[in-house]
Amino acid sequence: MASSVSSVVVLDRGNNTTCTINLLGATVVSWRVNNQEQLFVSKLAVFDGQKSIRGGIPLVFPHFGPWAYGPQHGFAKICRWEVEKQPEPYENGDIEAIFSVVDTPFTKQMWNYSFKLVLKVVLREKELQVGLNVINTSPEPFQFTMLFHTYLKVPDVRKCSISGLHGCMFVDKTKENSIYQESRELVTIDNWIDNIYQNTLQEHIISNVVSGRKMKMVKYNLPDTVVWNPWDVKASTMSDFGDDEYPNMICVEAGAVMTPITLNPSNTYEGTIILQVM
Ligand code: TA6
Repeated sequence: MASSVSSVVVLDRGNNTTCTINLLGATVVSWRVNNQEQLFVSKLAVFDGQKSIRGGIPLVFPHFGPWAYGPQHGFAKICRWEVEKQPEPYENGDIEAIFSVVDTPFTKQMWNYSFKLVLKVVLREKELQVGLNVINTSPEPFQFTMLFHTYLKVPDVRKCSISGLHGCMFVDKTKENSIYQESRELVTIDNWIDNIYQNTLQEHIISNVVSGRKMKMVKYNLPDTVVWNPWDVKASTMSDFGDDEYPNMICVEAGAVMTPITLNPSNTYEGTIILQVM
């Protein structure tokens, strides 16, 4: 579906704290705290709707991973979303905006269900809250998996660590999907990593993000966490990712991916992440 979706919505809280959402996939493409960008977007990212934006917080729905019926990670991140509520300040200065998308012939040719997705973004002084409501508007139940494919910007991924994974079982996609148990209190990265951790702690602390600070990620109704860095080998296979960019990003992705969610007609499933600069 070719579309010139270049529209963006900017939430501006003042003090150079802003958040920018591209209506292509309702993708958060920038989150600046006191003018410091916290998210990674590849210098080669494309915005033509042919593929998802390589960076920020792409939304994975209705399927995480390779999909026989459509693009990997589903279609939500390549649909044009609408603005349901323009940026509006709360009394305390926090800014909220709401975006939505519903089924179309484009989505139904891949996944023959009616649905509505509602994305709420709240920009606080040092926090960004992103919540996705999945509403089943079909007459029958459907199953899905969902995930926030969050690309964090880091000075050097080799200096980062991720907490909250110790003891969790994980699928290692770099080793033919073999299953292991995480023995490390803090996961560090020194090569290609693509792990799907199951039933992780609700809170992750990622060290050495922008300005050497820490990032806290709190997740709600999202039991699993994917950790991904393509390293040089995989980076060179992606046309929308610079060969030299892998040291400056880490994907820590909160989702419900190991066990599909079954949603009955008229019901809603809400998954939310809160990112906090520490
Ligand atoms: O979330 C990790 C992952 O599933 C990796 O295997 C890699 O494929 C990455 O997503 C990016 O996928 P994409 O389809 O956006 O290129």
